[in-house]
Amino acid sequence: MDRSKLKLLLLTSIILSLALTTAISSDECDCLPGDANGDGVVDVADAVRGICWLFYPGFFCPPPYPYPTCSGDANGDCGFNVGDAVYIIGYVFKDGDPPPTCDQWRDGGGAFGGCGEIF
Ligand SMILES: [Ca+2]
Ligand SMILES: [Ca+2]
Repeated sequence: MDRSKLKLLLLTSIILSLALTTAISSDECDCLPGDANGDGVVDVADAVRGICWLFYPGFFCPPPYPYPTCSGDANGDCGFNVGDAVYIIGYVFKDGDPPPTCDQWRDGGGAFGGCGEIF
């Protein structure tokens, strides 16, 4: 391998390791509580996905994405169960309270106590 290729390889590895370190250490809160299907919106499809996973977990009913608990936890009680689907239905059809923001879910705020690390 000649010197220029070696330099390019070294530079590429440095850039990749910096990018990876930045991504891992980022404090950005990127979970949308209640968005069980990970499409960026909390709607009835998330309630359906949650119910599907709770009762028929498997290939056709995968867990909330990308975070199995935070992404499914619409009511901010740090767990994922049927109550979250009910909460979403109330939010969508009955003008109920919205799910917590990511920061509220993680750190607490408003009516939410905070669940700590996103999982
Ligand atoms: Ca969604
Ligand atoms: Ca919940």
